Amino acid sequence: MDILLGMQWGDEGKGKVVDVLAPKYDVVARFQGGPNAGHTLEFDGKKFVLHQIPSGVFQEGTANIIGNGVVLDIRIFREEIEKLEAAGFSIREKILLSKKTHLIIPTHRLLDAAYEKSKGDQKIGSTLKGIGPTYQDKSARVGLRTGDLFAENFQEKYDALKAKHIEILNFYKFDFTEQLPAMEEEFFSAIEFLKKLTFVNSEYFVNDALKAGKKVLAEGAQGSLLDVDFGSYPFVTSSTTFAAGASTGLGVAPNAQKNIFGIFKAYCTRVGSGPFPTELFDQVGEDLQNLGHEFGATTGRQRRCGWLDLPMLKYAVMLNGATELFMMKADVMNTFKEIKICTEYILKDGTTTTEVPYDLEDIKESVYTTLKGWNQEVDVKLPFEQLPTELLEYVKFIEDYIGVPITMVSMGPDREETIMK
Ligand code: 2SA
Ligand code: MG
Repeated sequence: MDILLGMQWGDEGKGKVVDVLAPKYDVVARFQGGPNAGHTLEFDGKKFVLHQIPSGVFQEGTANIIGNGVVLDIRIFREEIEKLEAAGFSIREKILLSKKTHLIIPTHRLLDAAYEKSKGDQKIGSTLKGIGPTYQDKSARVGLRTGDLFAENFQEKYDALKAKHIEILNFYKFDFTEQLPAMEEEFFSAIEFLKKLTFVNSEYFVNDALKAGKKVLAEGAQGSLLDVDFGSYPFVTSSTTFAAGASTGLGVAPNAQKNIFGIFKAYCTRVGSGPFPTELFDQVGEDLQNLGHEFGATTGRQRRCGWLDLPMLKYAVMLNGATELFMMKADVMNTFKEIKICTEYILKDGTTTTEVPYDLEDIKESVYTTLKGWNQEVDVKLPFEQLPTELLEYVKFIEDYIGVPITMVSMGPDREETIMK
């Protein structure tokens, strides 16, 4: 099994990469996260954003798994399938669902909003899709799984969980009376839609596929720096976003992991709250934002932008055991005369370090190396070695620092704008 993961705070361009890689795989599987993800794919002049559906659905003959580690909003899921089918793609027969996937129920979304509201200016900047509360219930052993939809007492289980949620909403004095009925109506109508899809014991399906010599790609969502253990806690998402999550989120043993593709953007972005050591508040930051069209694919929020942070990237590569790296959106810096790259941090106590500290707030300053920009449009038909010298130097600088090869450079959103080494 190969795994494709974001090495930063999400939005590295994973959707595009899976789409480019998908033809090589028989199975593409999502193992964590939910509709908080937004994977953007562009081809034939059209743009698609996938939230719940694995990015392999546009390939013929690929099985797309929603793994047990995912949290599923069936309302969004249904909408996504119907929209793509209306656009002429056959989708539902390519999707296989685990029965162990946890359901995001309407009150999970309301709880997400209530928790965020109660945090005031300490809010996480959650996508408000109910992700945190659903994982919370999973760990608390009270959650509902897709398999429960087929149980006779589903309604009973649902009502019990909803009643618990309402107690909490009341505690937070969160008014839900107006929103809830419509949300529930959509939810229950989506259940009927969902029940007609194909459910499998996905841990058997994936392991059997591997045993039969089939190629499986696990597709990560969000990024390693948003991981619930190793991200900038508490400003993280609630799932295991790095490679280990593919094992727990699909039921595939760690020793089945082979190629681990680490996706990173040639600069950094972050959406939501939390520390961001190389964040730019000047014109350059604005340029990255505008040229890179840095808006959240799920919430439309403006993404914060900054220079590439190598200590952070190296940390992510270490956690994931990334075997190769793909650099995305290098074209966004085509007009830059110079490019900075963070190589170490000066901490508040005056010491310097290349390690990511326990508390990112301890970083007083990021130390940069300035490289010359390639400052030109790049012909995407060129072979790797013929790319502009400065771009090759940028790639080499990162490779030398991280110690893992960069085997793909992406110079635009389209499938065709991809240069392989
Ligand atoms: P949540 O909703 O509980 O997972 O939010 C917790 C934090 O995780 C961040 N987060 C993300 N960051 C980047 N991209 C994500 N996906 C969407 C996209 C985001 C969007 O692909 O564009 O559209 O805003 C994503 N999902 C979660 C989130 O900002 C919180 O900081
Ligand atoms: Mg995204």
